[in-house]
Amino acid sequence: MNKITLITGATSGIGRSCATIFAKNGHDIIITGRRIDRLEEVSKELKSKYGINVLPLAFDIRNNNDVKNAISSLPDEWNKIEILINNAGLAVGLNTIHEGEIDDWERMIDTNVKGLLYISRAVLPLFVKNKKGHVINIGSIAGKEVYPFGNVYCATKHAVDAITKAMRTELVKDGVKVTQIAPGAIETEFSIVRFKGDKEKADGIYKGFKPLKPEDIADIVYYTTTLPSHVNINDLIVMPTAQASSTVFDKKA
Ligand code: NDP
Ligand code: 8X3
Repeated sequence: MNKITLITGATSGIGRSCATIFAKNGHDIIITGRRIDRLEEVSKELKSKYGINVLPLAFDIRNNNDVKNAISSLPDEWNKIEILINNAGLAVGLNTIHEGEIDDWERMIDTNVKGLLYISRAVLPLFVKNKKGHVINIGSIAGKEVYPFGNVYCATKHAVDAITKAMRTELVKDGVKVTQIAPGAIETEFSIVRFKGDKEKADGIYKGFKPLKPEDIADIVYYTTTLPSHVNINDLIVMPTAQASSTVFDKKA
């Protein structure tokens, strides 16, 4: 069955893989991100491969006015969103708090916490009105544990963990499902962003073990949406087999 699915951060990584698997399974998708050229590329590819409809919406999720305008001006045929995948997010920098960059903190808090709240505030009323819907929040192992130098990123993902639980308690009476997927290390553009374009440092993160691929997470996200209406997956921690916790890896030289 075609369920209109909105995926934030679909220009790369997990979001892009989610766009692919939902399209492959016949869903019409709304894809968001800031890089309009990437949105257009993904849109063109998925429409021609899978014959579904794609609505690309370019906005910065940190800007509440842009988020509100994008959702409130959806054409009627796109207004019946049934699945919201809150995926857009990032880590910037890896530093102690006492030496941290304030601007990095603002970017993480504004994107991972406030951005997720802005889009949820705009879309969830549709779910409540229709008495159905499924929100999937992409958390992280960093929302379950804290690791040295991860401080503010970990705090934002702990916030996603708390927001997910809060959503579930509030939406249970409206028949809306709320799921969190909390992954360990996945090879995407995540580390390039964290290290501000330093590809060598970013590549170093994934050396010596097999990280998750974004498709691994997208498959699981999709699976959670295929369950019968009375079954919900609340929370899943998904790790590479070679990663036991935020800091314990089996890395070969
Ligand atoms: P990528 O960097 O590959 O993708 C991040 C996506 O988020 C991009 O599409 C980007 O789009 C979007 N995004 C970032 N900032 C904004 C913004 N201000 N406005 C709109 N969109 C934005 O990383 P991942 O796929 O790895 O990350 C996806 C999610 O998974 C994040 O929430 C991350 O915290 C989480 N995660 C990642 C893990 C990993 O190891 N990779 C592990 C656990 C969780 P654009 O730049 O076009 O705006
Ligand atoms: C991304 C995984 O371990 O770098 O959320 O925080 S980690």
